[in-house]
Amino acid sequence: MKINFMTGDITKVAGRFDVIVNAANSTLLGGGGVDGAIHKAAGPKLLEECKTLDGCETGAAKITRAYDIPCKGIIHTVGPKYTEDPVNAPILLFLAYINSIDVAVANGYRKIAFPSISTGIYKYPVEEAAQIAKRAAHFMGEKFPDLELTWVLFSEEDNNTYTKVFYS
Ligand code: AR6
Repeated sequence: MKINFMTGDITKVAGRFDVIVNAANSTLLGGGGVDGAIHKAAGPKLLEECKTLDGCETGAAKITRAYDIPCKGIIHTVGPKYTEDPVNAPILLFLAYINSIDVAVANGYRKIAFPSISTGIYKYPVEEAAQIAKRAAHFMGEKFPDLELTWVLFSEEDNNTYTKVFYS
């Protein structure tokens, strides 16, 4: 398994990956943050397809086409709202990563780009979220050794935190 980190806008580098992961909400009907950026870049047909999916539970993942974003698909997952239930947040974030990877692999995709799920509007502390991401990456890497996972972090600071957590 390969794991990489970079700083940037996930919609701008999507062409380097098979799929990008969206940190969505349970309606799957769009929102702010990375979700807003992905819908804007993909164009209105993405929302039309999302409307057919009947939402998504926290920790689950669903795939759509990528439309105007130059990758093969978009995996929409829903991370936990940290302050709503900090006790169950770690397992729900772990499931969001696991299920996103599972859906990607089930569709034949191995090169996956993630944002920092739940650490924006959903307020998950970045270092703790990176610990969960690391555990999920290693867990899935055991099952699928040919995975190539890249975290596209929106700030240099988040990139430093993820890099430190993964390599410590
Ligand atoms: N590329 C990469 N990362 C980004 C981008 C981008 N273009 N834009 C923001 N980020 P958030 P959440 C970072 O809030 O916490 C939406 O309204 C951002 O800086 O996007 O899971 C959904 O509809 C942060 O580090 O997702 C939900 O309602 C990370 O992406 C809710 O927000 C995640 O922040 C989900 O909240």
